[in-house]
Amino acid sequence: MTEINELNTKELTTWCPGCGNHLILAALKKAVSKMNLNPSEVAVVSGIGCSSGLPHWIETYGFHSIHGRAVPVATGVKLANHNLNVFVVSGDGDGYGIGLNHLIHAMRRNLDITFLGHDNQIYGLTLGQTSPTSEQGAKTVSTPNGSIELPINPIALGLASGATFIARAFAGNTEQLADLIVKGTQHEGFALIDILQPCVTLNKVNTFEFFQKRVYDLQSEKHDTSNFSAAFLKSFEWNPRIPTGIFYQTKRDTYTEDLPQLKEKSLVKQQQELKSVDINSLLEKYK
Ligand SMILES: Cc1ncc(C[n+]2csc(CCOP(=O)(O)OP(=O)(O)O)c2C)c(N)n1
Ligand SMILES: [Mg+2]
Repeated sequence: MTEINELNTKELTTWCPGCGNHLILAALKKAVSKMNLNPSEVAVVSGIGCSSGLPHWIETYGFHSIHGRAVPVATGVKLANHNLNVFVVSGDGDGYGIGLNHLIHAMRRNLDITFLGHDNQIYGLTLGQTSPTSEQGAKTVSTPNGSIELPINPIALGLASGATFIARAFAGNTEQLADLIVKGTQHEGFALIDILQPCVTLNKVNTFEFFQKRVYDLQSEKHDTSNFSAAFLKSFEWNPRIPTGIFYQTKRDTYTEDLPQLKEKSLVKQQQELKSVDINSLLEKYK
């Protein structure tokens, strides 16, 4: 079994004490260890934000990319070597705002990756602006009189866009989160895991206590994860009870499965063989 401490890096995180991101990192390490994945079989790709610093603090392959572009980079990684377990780490601003179009297209393609949406309902790194998942009425530095916009609903969006594994977790319940990460990784297809992640410094409404009072586990109630309509209805439940767990799971061909170029072996393996092919005569032709 991969030991959790093998996944520790020497660097200290830059997150605030008490931030939900510490728990998500711990759950991810736990999940990788539970699945007994060698660190070289895992790639963690992030965008920009407090949450997106995460690849620095897990000893796997990592790519800290640019704002909103974690999904395209992860797509490239997965297409180059589809044997890797690819995780995207993205904040609510990064993934559900500036990078939202990429997320939607990856979901409709059923790209076989696991998306961890660190959803603190605020722009953390830039010190507290309203984000796409901030609640209507949220008072922040950018909406001092309260946000007038409806928030994005990541679960309903995932369902509408064709993701094949859709779940919500609460950072305060690391056991459940680690279990969902394992299930999402083992699922063949796009796994969207929206993670309620309290920002203890900038979001004084959606706190650990706020979620602790409201969250419940769909799997402890009679929720049928194969029922799309039931999942859609559940995705709109928020107050006073917030559902967590798997909303919906289904089977559909993945993007890499359907690409004939990748049927035999991964592109990196093909690339190694190509090294011995002389392309000079081909280049001559186009001179
Ligand atoms: C193209 C571009 N636009 C804006 C920014 C400024 N910026 C950096 S992080 C961020 C939002 C971070 O919020 P979120 O994705 O929710 O992550 P969190 O910090 O909350 O984890 C913004 C707007 C940027 N770095 N690049
Ligand atoms: Mg955020």
